[in-house]
Amino acid sequence: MPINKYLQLSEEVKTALSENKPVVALESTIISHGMPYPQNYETALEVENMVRTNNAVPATIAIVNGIIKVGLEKNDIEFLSKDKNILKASRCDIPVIVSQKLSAATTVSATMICASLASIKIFATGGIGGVHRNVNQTFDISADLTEFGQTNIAVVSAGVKSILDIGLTLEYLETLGVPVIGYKTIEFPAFYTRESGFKVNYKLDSANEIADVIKTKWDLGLKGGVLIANPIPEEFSMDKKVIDYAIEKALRKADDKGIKGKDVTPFLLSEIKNITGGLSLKANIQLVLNNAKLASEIAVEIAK
Ligand code: PSU
Ligand code: MN
Repeated sequence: MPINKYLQLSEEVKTALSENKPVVALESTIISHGMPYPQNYETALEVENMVRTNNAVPATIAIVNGIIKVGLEKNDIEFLSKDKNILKASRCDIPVIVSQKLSAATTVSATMICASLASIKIFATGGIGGVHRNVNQTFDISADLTEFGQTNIAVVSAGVKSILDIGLTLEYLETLGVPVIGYKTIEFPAFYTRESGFKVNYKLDSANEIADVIKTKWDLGLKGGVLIANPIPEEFSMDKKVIDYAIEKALRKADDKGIKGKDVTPFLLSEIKNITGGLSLKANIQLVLNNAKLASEIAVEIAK
């Protein structure tokens, strides 16, 4: 199979997949462009542990010297955490990064593609990209969304941040035919907070029922992803006023500095972290762990 030329599965992931054991894909943009060192490194390892504790095998994904790695070694994770020249790969970047033998962290869209090439069914992240607030001027819609319309993988996220237009993001997912399921909630969560003011169409209360939706979608030949919205645990959720203030301030600064394209999201994340004095980072770490747990539970059900 020509795919093998580009893809390298870790032994652990290869064995798990061949034995039809549960595997959870994890992205790496959150490591290289979403959190500072050393929290990014520590979190990446903790998230992998969380998956293992919940009876699944973690497959953190990145492109290292042109090789699409599914399942990383500790030294790869360290490299992605520390190196300042790691690129950020979405769908459009993959062919160049691979053929030029460059190294990149994978966004949600690229991770969905690479995980699906490896036949992984589920992926845990913090938050997905979406429709940006000033979309009518910028046309800035994350490639994560269009990926959901075409690649068969389920993604657990804590909703989307209000750096985005949450309402338009949900509209776009509906257009693309993506089921959005609230886990134990009818509210679509806003990453740092459990509420966004927007509803999901479906609330499901068990990993088993969610796994059933995922299987049914693909059994019916309906291609594309499923989004599982998992709110941040109450005890770690942020004060809405604090986070709204930080987001508004970060958005204004991005605008003043003329930040554009793929730099927008990493810039905003880093600004928000600085403005909240690290509070947002703490919340971010906890919600990723929480998502890894739920994704593992769903992976176990899918593998049954
Ligand atoms: N949103 C977050 N945290 C993140 C990202 C988005 O709350 O770390 C990252 C993800 O990797 C996502 C990417 O796929 O940013 C989206 O980038 P863009 O907006 O440039 O499409
Ligand atoms: Mn964008």
